[in-house]
Amino acid sequence: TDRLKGKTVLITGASAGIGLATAHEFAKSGANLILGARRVERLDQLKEELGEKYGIKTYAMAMDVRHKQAIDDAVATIPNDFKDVDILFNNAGLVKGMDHLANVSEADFDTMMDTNVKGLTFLTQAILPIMKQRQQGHIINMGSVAGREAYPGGSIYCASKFAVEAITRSLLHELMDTPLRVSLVAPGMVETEFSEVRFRGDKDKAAAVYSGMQPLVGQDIAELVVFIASRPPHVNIVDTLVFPTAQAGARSVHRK
Ligand code: 8X3
Repeated sequence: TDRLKGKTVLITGASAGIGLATAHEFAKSGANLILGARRVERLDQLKEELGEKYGIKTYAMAMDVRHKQAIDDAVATIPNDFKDVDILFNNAGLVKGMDHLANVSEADFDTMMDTNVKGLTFLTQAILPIMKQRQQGHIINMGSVAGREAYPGGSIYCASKFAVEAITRSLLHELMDTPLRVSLVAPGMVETEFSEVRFRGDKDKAAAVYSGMQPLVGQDIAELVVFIASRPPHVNIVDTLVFPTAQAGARSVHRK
C-alpha cells in the first residue's frame, strides 16, 4: 500500500530503540518525518541517512518532552512544509529503577511521570488542533504490558503506563465524532536501551533481563506501528498487546 506516501509523521524518542526502527519503517513507506529527541545531535546523521536512502523529507527537532514549554516551542518552530502532521507517534518513554514503592525517589518519580505521561499529554495537545483543523490525523501511543499488570519494583512505571492506557481510551471517546484515530501499542519485552536506562547504565543487569529467551526488537514493533498507521481511514486498530513468544505476562517468561 502507498497510503503513507507523502504523509507527515512525528516520532518522539526517534534517536534509539523502537523510535529509531519506526523512523526507518515509515521512511521506507514514503512518509516524511519529523524526528524528535532530547539530543538533536543524535538525529542529524539519521536525518541525512533516511532522506538519502528513501528520498523523503526529514526534519530533526530537539525536544525534551518533560517540559511543556519545550514542547510548545519545538512545535511552534516546525517548518511550514512539515506542519500538517498526519501521524503522531508518542513513543518517547523510559523507566528508572526497580525500587519498591517505599524507596522510590522523587527524582525518579518525576522523570517517569513527566516523560511518559506529561510529555505524551502536552505533545498531543500541541498537535491536536492541527489535526482537528484538517479533519485528519492518527495518534499512536506507546503503552506497555506494564499498563495492564503491576509488578514488584514497577509501581511508578506501571502507573505511568496505566495512565497512558486511560488517556488513550478517553481520547478515543472524545474523537469518536471526528475522522481522527487513536491507537495504543503495548509491547512486552523489547531489547533496546530500555533496561540499561532502568539500571542506570549497568549493562550486565540489563542483559540479564533478556537472558535465555529471545526478546522482541525495535523492528518488530516498528512494523506493527506502520501497519496500524497504514489501515484505510475507517479502520482503527485501538489496542495491541505484543509479546515475545516466550513471554505470557509482565513477569512470566520462559527461559532456556
Ligand atoms: C516494558 C515492559 O515488563 O519491563 O514496558 O515493564 S516491562
